[in-house]
Amino acid sequence: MPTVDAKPSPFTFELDNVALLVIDMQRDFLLPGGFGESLGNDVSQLARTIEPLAALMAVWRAHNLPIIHTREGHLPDLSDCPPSKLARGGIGEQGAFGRILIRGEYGHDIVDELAPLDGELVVDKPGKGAFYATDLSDILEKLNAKKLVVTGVTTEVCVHTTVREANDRGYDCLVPADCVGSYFPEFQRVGLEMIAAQGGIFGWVADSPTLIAALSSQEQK
Ligand code: C5J
Repeated sequence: MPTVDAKPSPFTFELDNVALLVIDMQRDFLLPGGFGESLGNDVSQLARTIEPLAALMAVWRAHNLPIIHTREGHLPDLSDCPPSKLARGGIGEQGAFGRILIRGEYGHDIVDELAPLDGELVVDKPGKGAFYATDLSDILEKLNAKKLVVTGVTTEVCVHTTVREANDRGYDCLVPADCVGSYFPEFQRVGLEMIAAQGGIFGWVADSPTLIAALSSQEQK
């Protein structure tokens, strides 16, 4: 059983009960010129997650373990976008990479380096959390996943919301700190601290080399 040195305590999982969630590694959040940068954000704070995440995904794939990618976005007619979210601007407007956070647009899709492979699941979500208005619960049940490794962007928004949703549904979540990113270094630091505080109030935090080392010591499935 892989055991990962994590905060606040070692995180253990079995190879047949774990899944990797890759949250919203979309061009519009990560690429220079995209939606995120147009809001005045420093996208390099997110881009630094690509390399460690690609390495983690490679090991995950080598072990034939499930990877589930998510994308935040909306239908072209915006019928799944709450008026409150629309009113804050951006969504559906024309951006450098097509209509912002609209399914099917270039900017809505995942960065090339982390593109899903055939057979990997992609969950399109209208909200910040990956469970809200999606079939993620059913997918995880079919996979028999009880433990989740949650990666992606942004740490304090979609990653946090998803980890909280997962925790409330009975999943144990491990967050590799170098595989999640925030535009704001302070939010990154505090966001990670909040997860593991109070004895792991809603999860565990480690880094990806430690997770990879724990996995690599296991037989491949
Ligand atoms: C945001 C996300 N920040 N994926 N989305 O709007 O975190």
